[in-house]
Amino acid sequence: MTKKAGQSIVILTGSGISAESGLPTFRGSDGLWQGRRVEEVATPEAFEREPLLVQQFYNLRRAALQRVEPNAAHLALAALEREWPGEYLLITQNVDDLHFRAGSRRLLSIHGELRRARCLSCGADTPWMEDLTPDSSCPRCHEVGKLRPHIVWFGEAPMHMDQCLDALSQADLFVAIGTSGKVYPAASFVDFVASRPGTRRLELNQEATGNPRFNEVRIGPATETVQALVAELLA
Ligand code: BV8
Repeated sequence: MTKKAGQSIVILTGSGISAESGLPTFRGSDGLWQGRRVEEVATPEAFEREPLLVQQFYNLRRAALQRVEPNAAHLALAALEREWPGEYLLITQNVDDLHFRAGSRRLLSIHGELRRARCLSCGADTPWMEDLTPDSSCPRCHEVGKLRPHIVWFGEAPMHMDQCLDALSQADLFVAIGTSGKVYPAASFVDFVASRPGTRRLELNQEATGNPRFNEVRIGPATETVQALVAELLA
């Protein structure tokens, strides 16, 4: 597929696209944080049981964002969004802000964002850069100690699913970048696209997931494979 108007592209990214910016992936660090499985920390039950530990998990990751930059893969996707003549949507599982800082705007963060907080009292989610503590007050309703990370935990419904499924139902090209395809429902997006004949499903990964629904796999670091793909598409 080269630069043809009318062709629709949907991209799905996972933590592998941010690895070369210095942010650890989930399973690369064998999915542990301080000896705990991420799946156990990133849950509403964990927040209920040990709020300070869960806040700390996100405070450390939010603070780390100030020390990292978008990499060439993030920047190449932002260029593709600007130059592509057809429909384009970037869906990310990542909660870092690197796609946004690279310039991506047609972007859906389906698992939430580290740099936003959600108020359990008024429900508003607002930009939040520093640590969340029991003394933090909601910028909207000013309630104290009612803020949680604006993150989708395991067992919670991902965000923007209607928009995702609508875009996936019209995609001619679906590209999964830097994701192990272990977390649902994002892992099933490729199946959804594959259910329509004639679609192209491309996996860019450091190591292949072996998912047969992809009809093309390119192995390598995202900074290389994404730049090469974008150059091909915009040729
Ligand atoms: C839902 C925010 C229903 C948190 C995240 C059994 C029990 C309970 C639940 C389930 C279950 N079975 C299935 C489920 C559902 C569950 C799930 O899928 N669990 C998994 C573990 C089996 N899913 C959910 O709970 C979802 N919600 O189902 O809700 C519902 C519906 C309606 C109403 C109510 C409820 C919610 C899932 C979202 C969880 N939150 N993130 C946080 O970040 O702290 S998920 C989190 O983990 C990330 O966001 C990301 O999505 C995922 C990690 O995956 P990847 O991004 O793929 O990262 P990973 O490390 O795995 O892979 C990195 C890849 O990059 C590798 O392939 C590697 O090779 C590659 N790579 C590395 N370096 C590079 C590279 N590639 C290229 N270049 C490089 N340099």
